[in-house]
Amino acid sequence: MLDNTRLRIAMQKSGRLSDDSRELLTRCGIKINLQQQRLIAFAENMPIDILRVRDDDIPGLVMDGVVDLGIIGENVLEEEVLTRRAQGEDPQLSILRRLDFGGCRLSLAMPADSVYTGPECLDTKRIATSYPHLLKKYFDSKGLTFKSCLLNGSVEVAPRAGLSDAICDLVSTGATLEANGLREVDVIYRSKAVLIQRAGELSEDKQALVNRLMTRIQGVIQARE
Ligand code: PRT
Ligand code: ZN
Repeated sequence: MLDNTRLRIAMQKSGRLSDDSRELLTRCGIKINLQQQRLIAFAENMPIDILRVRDDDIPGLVMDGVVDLGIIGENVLEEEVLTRRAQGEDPQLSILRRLDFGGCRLSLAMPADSVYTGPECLDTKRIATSYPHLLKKYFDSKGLTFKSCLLNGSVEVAPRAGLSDAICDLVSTGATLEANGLREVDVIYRSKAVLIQRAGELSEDKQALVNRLMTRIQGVIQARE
C-alpha cells in the first residue's frame, strides 16, 4: 500500500488534460518527474504522490476515497455521478475549483442536411453517445425520450453507418463534426476541468497542504487571466 500520510492526486496519464494538469501542478511548485511510464510519481519536495490513470477512472478513485484529489473534466465527473445515482448510490465529493483548461461542450449533432427546430425533433429517435446519463438528464428536463446507442469511441460515424439518427458528443472546434458531415444543433452541457476532493476530513497536515496548493492555484490562474 502507498504511504497514507502523503497527499494523493490523480491526473490523466495521457490525453487532452494531461499536459495542462502537469503544468498546473508544476507551477504550484510541485517537483515531479513524470517522464517514466509509471503509474505513480512521487513529488521530490512535498509529501505528494501523483497517480496517472485513464480520465474515466478519476471520479471513482476520488468518490471511493482511494485518492484525496483529482483533476477531471466536468463531463466525465457528472456522467459518473449520474451513473452511480442510477445504481442507487449516493456519491460524495467536493469540487474545490473550476480550472482554466479542458473547455469543451457536449452537443447534439445531426447530418448536415437535416432540419432542426428544437430538441423535440429528436423525440424517440436513436442517439449515439458516450454520455447516456447526461443526455437522459437533458431529455428528461424537456419531457422527451430517446433510444440509446452507447459507443465509447467513433461516435461521429454512427449516423453515416446507419446506427443512429443523431449523436451527442464532445465538441471543441467543430472540425470533427464537419469532417463527418454533421452539424452541431444544440449544446446540452458546457465543461471545463475541475479539481475535486474526496469526502471526509483530511488529516491536519494534508488539509494544510491542500490549503497551500489552493492559494497557489489561485495565483497561477489569476496570472494567466
Ligand atoms: O485515455 P483516456 O481515457 O484517459 O482519455 P480519453 O480519450 O477518454 O479522453 P481525452 O483525452 O480525449 O479527453 C479528456 C477530456 O478532455 C474530456 O473528457 C473533456 O473533458 C476534455 N476535452 C476538451 C475534450 C475535447 N476538448 C475534445 N475536443 N475531449 C474530447 N474532444 C474530442 C471531440 O469529441 C472530438 O471527437 O476531440 C475531437 C476533436 O474535437 P473538435 O471539435 O475540435 O474537432
Ligand atoms: Zn477516457
